Amino acid sequence: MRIDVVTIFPKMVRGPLEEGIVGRAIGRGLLDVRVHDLRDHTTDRHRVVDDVPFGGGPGMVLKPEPLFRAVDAIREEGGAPQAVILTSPDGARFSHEDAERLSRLPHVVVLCGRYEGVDERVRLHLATEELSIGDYVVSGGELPALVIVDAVARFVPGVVGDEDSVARDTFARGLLDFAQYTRPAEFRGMSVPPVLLSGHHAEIERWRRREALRRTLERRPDLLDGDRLEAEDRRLLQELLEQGEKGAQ
Ligand code: JEW
Repeated sequence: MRIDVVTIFPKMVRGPLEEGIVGRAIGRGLLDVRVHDLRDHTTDRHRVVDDVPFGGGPGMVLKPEPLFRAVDAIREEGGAPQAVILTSPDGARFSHEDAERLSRLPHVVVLCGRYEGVDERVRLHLATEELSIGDYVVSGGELPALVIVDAVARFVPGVVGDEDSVARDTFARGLLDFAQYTRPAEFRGMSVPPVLLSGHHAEIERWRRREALRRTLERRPDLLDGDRLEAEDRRLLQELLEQGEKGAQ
């Protein structure tokens, strides 16, 4: 899969892409990520990418020409992308499903906004979709672009070493994770739940499922709405709810 990222801060984007799972995927040729400096696509001596808003008001707006020219250059070199994503606080909330869908496309472009935003003609005639990473303010589109690239890359076959773990993550998405422990079994008076040391795999599995349900009930009850639970989970959840009524925890 090829991903082109267009930004005024190429170093901010390149650095994180060199590390970890994404860095390894690029090194192994599973992923081709190219980061473009928007200023390389300006035509004036001062490489200006922004301008004041028509109609007045505070802040600056990203000019349309450099963004259109950057995507033209990408098309000339790498062919037509199947998606041109504009990161934007006004976009649809980026989801697990978006990540999976985008990972099936051979070529995606991500445009990083900055300042107060981008000229509306970019949204209307260049971007094919507009995505936000959530309801909080960040300073520009670079971190959102990195979040999108990372989440998409994980769905590209071979990127995550253990394909089973990708399937498991997808499957278990309805619930939060159970608690994890590693050695030592006792640390500063804090011990590991004995069941995990018991070697009794069926009991460990039941404990973990129960823990996942308990944590989800406590922290993200919204995830338990709807009818996605299996019979065994419903029974465990019912038990947890009854315990809760008796005032445990
Ligand atoms: C995102 C691109 C470009 C935020 C999230 N936040 C914010 C915000 C900005 C400018 C005007 C109004 C609100 C900052 N900003 C961006 C923010 C994407 C830009 C400028 C963004 N996802 N994507 N949560």
